[in-house]
Amino acid sequence: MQVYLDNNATTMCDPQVVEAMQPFFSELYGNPSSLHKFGTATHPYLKKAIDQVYTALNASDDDDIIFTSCATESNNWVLKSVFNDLIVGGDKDHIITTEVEHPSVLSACRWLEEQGVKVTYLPVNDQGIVEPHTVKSFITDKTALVSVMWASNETGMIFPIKEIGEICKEKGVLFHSDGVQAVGKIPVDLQDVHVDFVSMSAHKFHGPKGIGALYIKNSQPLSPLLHGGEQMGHRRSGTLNVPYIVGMGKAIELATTNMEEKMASIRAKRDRLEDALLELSDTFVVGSRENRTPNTILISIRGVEGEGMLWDLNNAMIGASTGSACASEDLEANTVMLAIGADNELAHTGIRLSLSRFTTDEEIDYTIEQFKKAVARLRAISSSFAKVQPTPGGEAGECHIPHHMAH
Ligand code: C6P
Repeated sequence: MQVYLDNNATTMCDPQVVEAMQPFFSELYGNPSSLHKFGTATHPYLKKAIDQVYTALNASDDDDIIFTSCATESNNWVLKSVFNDLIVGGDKDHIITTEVEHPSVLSACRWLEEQGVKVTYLPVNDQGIVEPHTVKSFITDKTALVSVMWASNETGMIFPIKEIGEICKEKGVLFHSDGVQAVGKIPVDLQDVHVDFVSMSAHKFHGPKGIGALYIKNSQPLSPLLHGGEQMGHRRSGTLNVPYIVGMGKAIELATTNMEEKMASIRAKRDRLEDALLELSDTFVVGSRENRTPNTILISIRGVEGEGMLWDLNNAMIGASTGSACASEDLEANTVMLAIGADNELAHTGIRLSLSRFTTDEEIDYTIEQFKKAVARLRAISSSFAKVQPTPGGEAGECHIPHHMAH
């Protein structure tokens, strides 16, 4: 058996999505900007895809949803263009974000700091989320933008976006949310929540890689990141990627149709897996289940290095991760766990398991069995190692675990 439990890194493209995309590679391949029939033949399909995205997010006709290559591009676009428009071209000098954003936000913010922007990286609470009053307390009349993720890719924790949106509206500050891990996983209603910009990526909800979008409330001005042709009303130049736009439309429609039912089924499997893994001694899951995306578990196993665990799981054909896929090549501690207050040793033990609607009960059974086997093997190795190499200042495997992480 092989089990894929890294759906926060990327998902399998749904076969129905692949089928919907197929004609646009070698039959309906015209450039939508061309005036001849080859080009215009694509228009109804593009319109349908755009409608599917608007419907899924309950966006208003006054809003813009602009296709990009991925959420990394969408995040960079907002941060760099707000810098250009309100900081270089205005009297603001400050951006607020959190310590636990994806690297596509954090690295862009660090670059902005090099350009002289003041960036506040808000701390998170013991549940791994930022509290609305914390955001409020850091907003000044120089603040150009608040950027807070909708849900964490590492922990699955859902941030109080509605409350933060209200604060930003009241203070007259632009609000961006990285919605990558929320769109297609939990309801995202853009007429219910006040948010100026939302980034998303299709491959997180069983669409193709290489296509994302940026939602822009009320089609408000935001200088383009890519200059060039007239595509997307001059907002994002480059020939429209018709097959991928069609695929994103189909994928978001599939993900959000009967969403509650789909999510209840994923949640039931996730909870069963989590309950079984918590039977192991000294295991901890970050964040309350109720406020987490229904597919995600970030679990720590005292005395078991995350990388060792991944190795054993991989040998059993189970794909998991220690955290964000784009930070998986270093052996650093999990930065989100450090931000929550875990000590360095504990922050090396995090394993992220993320399910999808394609995860089966048999796969969960197999994962529970293999996970327990791996923990027993790795703990046996570390205890025999500890006999010859006592940890200075304490017993081997001993580490400080913040009480709030225990469940
Ligand atoms: N997170 C993960 O393993 P792209 O790569 O541009 O499609 O998406 C970037 C991105 C932005 N924001 C969040 C919250 C994300 O989770 C991701 C992608 C993957 O967690 C790969 S690093």
